[in-house]
Amino acid sequence: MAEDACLGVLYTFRRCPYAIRARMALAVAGVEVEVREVALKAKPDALLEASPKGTVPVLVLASGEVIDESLTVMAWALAQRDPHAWLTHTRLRCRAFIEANDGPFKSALDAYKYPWRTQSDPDVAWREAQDYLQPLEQCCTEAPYLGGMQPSLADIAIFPFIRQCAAVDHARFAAALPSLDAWLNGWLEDATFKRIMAKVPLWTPGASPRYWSVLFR
Ligand SMILES: N[C@@H](CCC(=O)N[C@@H](CS)C(=O)NCC(=O)O)C(=O)O
Repeated sequence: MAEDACLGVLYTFRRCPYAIRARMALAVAGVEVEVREVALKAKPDALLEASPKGTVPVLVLASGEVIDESLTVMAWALAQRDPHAWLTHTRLRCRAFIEANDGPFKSALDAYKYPWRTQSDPDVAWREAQDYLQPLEQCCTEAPYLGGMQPSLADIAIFPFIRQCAAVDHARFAAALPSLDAWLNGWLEDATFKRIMAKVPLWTPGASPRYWSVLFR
C-alpha cells in the first residue's frame, strides 16, 4: 500500500524549477512520498513550520529530518536508487555548471524574465546569460548531454531553468542556441518529466494524502 511505503512528505510547486529537479530525482528513484502542492502566495503553516525559509521544494522525511534544498533532495533520492547512474556520470564540469546555474545564471534569468520586477534591461540580461548558455550550447554540439554521452545530475538539475529561459522568446533562444534547444526538447519529451508535471490540486490541511505513485502513475 502507498501509505505503508511512504518515506515522507514533499511540499512542491508544479512550475518551480527547483521543485521540478527534485521531483525528477524522486520519480526516477521510485521513492514514495505524499505530495503537497502549495501556493507560493499562501504558504501553509505546516510548510513554514518544517522550513521557516519558506521555499520549495521541502522534503520532510518520516524520521522528521527536513531537506529544504533541491540539490540535497536530489542527492537523497538518488542515494536511495539511481537506476540511470546520474550520480556516477556527474563529472566535475557538471558540478560547475550546476553552481553557475544556481548562481549568476539564475540572477540573469530573473532579470530576463521579470525586467519590470528587477528594473533591468532584458537585452542586457540575455547577453549576460550567454556567458553561461554558450558553454552549454558547445557541450550539446559535441555530445547529447552536458556531461557527455550519458545524462547526469547536471542535465536534470539544469533543464528546468533552461525551459524557463527558452519560454521567454523561443525563436530567439532557438536561433542563438540550436543544440541546447534540441537538448531541451529531448527533456521536455521525457516520459518522467511528463509524469511529474501532472497537475495536482492544492493541498489543504486535513486533506486526504495524495501519494506519488497514485498521482504520477
Ligand atoms: N535554494 C533553494 C531555492 C528554492 C526556491 O527559491 N524556490 C522558489 C520557487 S521556484 C521559492 O520557493 N520561492 C519562495 C517564494 O516565492 O516565496 C533550493 O534549491 O531548493
